[in-house]
Amino acid sequence: MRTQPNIIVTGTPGVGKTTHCETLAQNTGLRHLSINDIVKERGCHDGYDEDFKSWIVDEDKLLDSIEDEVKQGGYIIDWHACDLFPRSWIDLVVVLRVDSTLLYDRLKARDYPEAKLQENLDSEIMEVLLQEARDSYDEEIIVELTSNTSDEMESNIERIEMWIGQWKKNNVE
Ligand code: DAT
Repeated sequence: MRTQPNIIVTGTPGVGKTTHCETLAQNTGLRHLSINDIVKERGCHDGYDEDFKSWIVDEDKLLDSIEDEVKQGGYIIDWHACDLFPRSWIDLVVVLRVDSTLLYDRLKARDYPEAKLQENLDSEIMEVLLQEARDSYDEEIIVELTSNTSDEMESNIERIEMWIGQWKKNNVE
């Protein structure tokens, strides 16, 4: 039994996952688990895709590597996919969304190769990550939040903090 919840913050790259997770971790004491960093630091990959400028993730190795930590609870998992994590690990799935014009600017500022930029824009427009969440988890634990502005980010964070408080009331107290 977990005494702290596990939350996935997912969404297309550039949507604001890292920014949300860092603030949430600071405010709540839950730990920010950047899958990107873990893949790199713990070598959970089959090499680097030069064209796409991203690691080719070895999902089995990744899950083995984080299982003991995550099962204890209290993690905010930051990754642009959610279907790989066992349902039993996860208490809330936050899918962040952003307008495509804003996303274009954010990804352009990161110097993404054109093909990667276009694929991510298409993914956001086609709601790929939202659908992936819906295909992988119960509707009751999925929340879709927009991340266009700082004000929206603030209210998202407030809302997730309230949810964490409620989870603790329901499951621990
Ligand atoms: P991700 O981790 O999903 O790739 P990020 O947190 O690194 O995204 O954010 C990408 C950029 O966009 C970064 O410069 C911060 C900015 N940003 C993110 N969410 C925002 C929001 N709600 N309002 C304004 N800027 C935001």
